[in-house]
Amino acid sequence: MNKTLVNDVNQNFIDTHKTNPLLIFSPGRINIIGEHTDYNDGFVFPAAVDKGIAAAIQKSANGKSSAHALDFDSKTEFDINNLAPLEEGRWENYVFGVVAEIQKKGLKVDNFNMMFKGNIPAGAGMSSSAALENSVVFGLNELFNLGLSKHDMILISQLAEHNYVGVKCGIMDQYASMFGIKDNALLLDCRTVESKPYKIDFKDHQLLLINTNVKHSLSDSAYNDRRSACESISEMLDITALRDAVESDLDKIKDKVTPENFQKALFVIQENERAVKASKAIETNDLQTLGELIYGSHDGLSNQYKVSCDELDFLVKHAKTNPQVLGARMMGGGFGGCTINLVAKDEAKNFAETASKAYKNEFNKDCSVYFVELSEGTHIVK
Ligand code: GAF
Repeated sequence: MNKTLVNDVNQNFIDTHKTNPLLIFSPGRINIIGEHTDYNDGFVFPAAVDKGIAAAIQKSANGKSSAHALDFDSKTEFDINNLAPLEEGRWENYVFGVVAEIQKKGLKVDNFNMMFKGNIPAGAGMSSSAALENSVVFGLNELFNLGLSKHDMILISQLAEHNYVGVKCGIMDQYASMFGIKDNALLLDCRTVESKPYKIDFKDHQLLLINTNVKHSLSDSAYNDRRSACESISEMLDITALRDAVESDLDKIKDKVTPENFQKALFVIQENERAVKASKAIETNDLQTLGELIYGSHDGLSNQYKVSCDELDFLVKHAKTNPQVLGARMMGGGFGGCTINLVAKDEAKNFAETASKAYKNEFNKDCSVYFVELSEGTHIVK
């Protein structure tokens, strides 16, 4: 959690609304491995981090509701009983969507004011959107005694994303942001929505993120297309989700699907296996194997699932030239955002510098390096 960020939001709220707000910190996440497996009922391995969204929220006494995104100095007043989604890409949809999904459950939300500010750039693939959704649902649950469990809350956040933002996401991001545990990653079974924590201490190695600072357009529609391809293949195989398939099952549908979609299904099955293998490698501190699985994940995401881009591929290729980097891959939905790297602690600074230089040289733009700590999930800040 970042105290300065929270203090800043608190002070802004008091200055504007002349009352003390409830303060919430809702983290973003990393994902060690298990990409595009969540909406296939599979395994993922995320962790909440010390970067995220600080939100201030309080009941409103003037019969109006408002939300203010301090990062973009953008403010909106709205009628809580008339919340239609705005056009794609608007930040308001995350807030409106959560309120609307709470109401759909028959729960009553009164007028409120909220302000928020974050320290993860949108598009970094670190789930600033889930962090924002979770901060809203968590705050409203407290303010209006809605009686929602954390599981209820993440499902509401996910529905807000489906119905108001337009991304048919899985549950990984909302789960990791809500349930994060300090110094732990969570092996999450996305079918049961239960996780097992793994204490992460790689001794003389660490995780390091490099943000390409790009987000290519069409990423949302490409995401939804892949989800529906997976669902239609599951239907053909007569299974609930690709989590239930093994590689040889795909022989049955080889002639019925395009070679591209065949590869996508194969990727999901293999990535799911990699996530489980990675948890075993972490248990035995077998970092060589973990690194190989991470490189394998990138290969599949780039060549089979086709959700990478030149910038991400370049950073992973560069990582491979450094023997002190055990694994590197794109993280999150893809088409931009960060790579996650497993690197020797002694080498981290040098690797970050050489990768940054090489990136600048290749693309004539800057990447950003993040050292993150694994942190607790969405919580009230006292
Ligand atoms: C995005 C989605 F929101 C997640 O649900 C997940 O599918 C991820 O992409 C890919 O693993 O972050």
